Amino acid sequence: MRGAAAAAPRTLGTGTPGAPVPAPREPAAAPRAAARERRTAKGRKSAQKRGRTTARPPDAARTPKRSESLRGMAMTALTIQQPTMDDYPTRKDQAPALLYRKDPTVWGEAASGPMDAATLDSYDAKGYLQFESLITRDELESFRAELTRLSSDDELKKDERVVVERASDEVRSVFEVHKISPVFADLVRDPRLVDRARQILGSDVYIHQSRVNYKPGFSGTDFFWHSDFETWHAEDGMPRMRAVSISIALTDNYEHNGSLMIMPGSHKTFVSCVGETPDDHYRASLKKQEIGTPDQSSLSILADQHGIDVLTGPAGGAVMFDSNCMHGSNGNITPFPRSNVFIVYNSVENTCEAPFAASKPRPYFLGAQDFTPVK
Ligand SMILES: O=C(O)CCC(=O)C(=O)O
Ligand SMILES: [Fe+2]
Repeated sequence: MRGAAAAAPRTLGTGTPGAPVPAPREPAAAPRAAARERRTAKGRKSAQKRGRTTARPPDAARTPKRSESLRGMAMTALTIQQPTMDDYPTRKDQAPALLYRKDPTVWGEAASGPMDAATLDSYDAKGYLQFESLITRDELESFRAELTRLSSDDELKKDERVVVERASDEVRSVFEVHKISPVFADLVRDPRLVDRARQILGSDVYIHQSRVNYKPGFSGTDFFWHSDFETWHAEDGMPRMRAVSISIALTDNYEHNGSLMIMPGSHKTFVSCVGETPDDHYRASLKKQEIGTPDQSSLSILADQHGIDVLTGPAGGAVMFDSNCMHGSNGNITPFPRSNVFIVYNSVENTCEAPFAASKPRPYFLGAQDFTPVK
């Protein structure tokens, strides 16, 4: 597959050239301060409504009681101890926002190979690369046999790493598939994948997550638009945009059987989403994600600006895409399954910490807590 020609994606509507598009903005310097200010303003307004011009006498006119001055000191200490600003705030505010990406997309060099400068430039601009053929025919046959074996294993269906479709008992996803299956264990260590991931991320890498998405014929349901990084940041504590996914097609991916769609260039904008993360959110979101998906106007702005590429291609082909690409896929009512294996590599310099917007991290099979580099 080395040097394989990139398959041309189809673009659905590239927007009106030159149409004004709101630019992303910097994250609010201190969202909490802004919220405090809004609350104070609200307090002032309601005091005015009640017929008072000020909520309480100006501070200068009062001598604080001892308890009040101690409270003041505690507040100061609290302010100083606040964590440093989150560059990618999400699920914290009342309104969505489009924010600038603060990280490079390509962290490594062309000189280290295997991809040349033009290929890296294209990845930098679009946020993804497509390979017409990444694995051999024999490998493809063995991966497909493994897919069938996994999805027909009734014992495995009881495993929490296996997610079934919401309206049928068919397997939707198998997570941590590289631990469940020896066949996929070999694949995730393969230099064809790992060398590329290392080059993009400019460091050693470890596996943050692996999964097969089956998208069965007739009943495979959609994946609504999202950025993977948004979830990994909010729920897994991934600090920076320094992860890459590689998806290998194990069946043909057509326009009509639910192929991956990406808004090319969208990875440079972070969409801050609305809605708090419920406890154990992953149980619902793996069947149908709602929290952590962008609002319709942010999606319309991005789609007008970037268009939508449909990443079709024959079985055995692959897509490498940045953690912050805006992507999703339609349901599959055709008889032809669309099954792809996804491996997510993260930089060993970007290991996960406490979640940025959830009460606790998701289980290890969704966000690895073992950061051992792939060798
Ligand atoms: O399988 C697909 O079409 C998309 C899946 C996806 O985006 C995800 O699992 O995060
Ligand atoms: Fe995704």
